Order: sequence, then structure tokens, then C-alpha cells
Amino acid sequence: MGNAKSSAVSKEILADLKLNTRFSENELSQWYENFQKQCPSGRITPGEFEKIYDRFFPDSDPTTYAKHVFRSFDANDDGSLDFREYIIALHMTSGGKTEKKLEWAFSLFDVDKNGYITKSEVSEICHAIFKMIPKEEQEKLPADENTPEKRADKLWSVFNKKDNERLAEGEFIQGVMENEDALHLIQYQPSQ
Ligand SMILES: [Ca+2]
Ligand SMILES: [Ca+2]
Repeated sequence: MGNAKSSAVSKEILADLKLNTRFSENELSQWYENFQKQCPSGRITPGEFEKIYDRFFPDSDPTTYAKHVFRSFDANDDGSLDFREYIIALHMTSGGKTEKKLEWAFSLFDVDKNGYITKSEVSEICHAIFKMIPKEEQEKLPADENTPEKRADKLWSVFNKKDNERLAEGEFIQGVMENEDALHLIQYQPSQ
């Protein structure tokens, strides 16, 4: 349907994405068709991205978190997500391998993009995560993670760092992989 040629994804982008994700050429073409339909301009703005999150989290406020996620996927810092950035995002957050996913998580927590995570950055993301958790669920959280501050303290303690020290990517990934609590503390997955 429609003109297949005009909506085909460029060969270079396709080759690059096949290399960097586990999606097949067919899957990528299908994603591209969907992307074009939902996003005729070819770019996702922060506002559109936040709307996607709003749909998934109707009982809470995912806006702050969505802003951070958007920042982590806007690789070229131009304020919008193009098809390539969008597919990399899908790959990282859904089917990606754990280590890739943790590389992404690192970039999510590295708010100022300087290559290190500080405790105040952990605290900032924990506040954003907390706003996504519906009130009823917040009340059921364990006592040592039922406020954003406590969650940040608990997560930071995983890495054996002082409050004024900073965390490199390798230390972050290793810390999360070696600690059972850390993986759920760095994200929020709604219980459906
Ligand atoms: Ca971009
Ligand atoms: Ca940083």
C-alpha cells in the first residue's frame, strides 16, 4: 500500500542498525513504516515522547523520567529523536542484552553527560522514578526504599562509594550485575 519507494529506509541506516541491534532487515523495515505513520516529520519531539509515557503510566507522573530517557537517547543532542535513535532506544530498553541495557542505564543516570555518576545524579533519577510509581504502590514498598531519598541511599550503597565520590561506567555496570537489589532499584517496571 502507498508508495513503497518513498517510505523505504535508507541503505546506510539499515546497515548500521542491523549491525548495532538484533533486529532483522524485515523487522527494521516494519518499524520504519510504523515510525513514518506515527511520526510523518521523521522526528520525535520531547512532547511527543512524554505523551507515549503518559499512556503507559496513567496513574502517575512519568514526565520527569521521560525527559531523562529522551536525553539519554538523543545521541546527537539536537532535541529530537530520529529513526536511528528511536530504534537504538527500542533495542536498549526491550530486547537488548543486560550489559547493553546497563550501558544505557548508565547514560540515563549520567545527567550532565560527563562520563561519571554522582550521588546527586542518582538522587535526581530516583526522584523521577518515584513520580512514576502510583501512590498505592509506593505505600507497599520496603521501608528502606519508600522515599526517593531512601531509594537513592540504598542504590548508592551498592557501589561502596562515599557521598562525594563518583562512579565510572564499568563500576556502575559491575555493581548492578553483582547486586540483586540494584537491578530493580535503577528502574521501575509497573506490575500489570
Ligand atoms: Ca537526535
Ligand atoms: Ca555526571
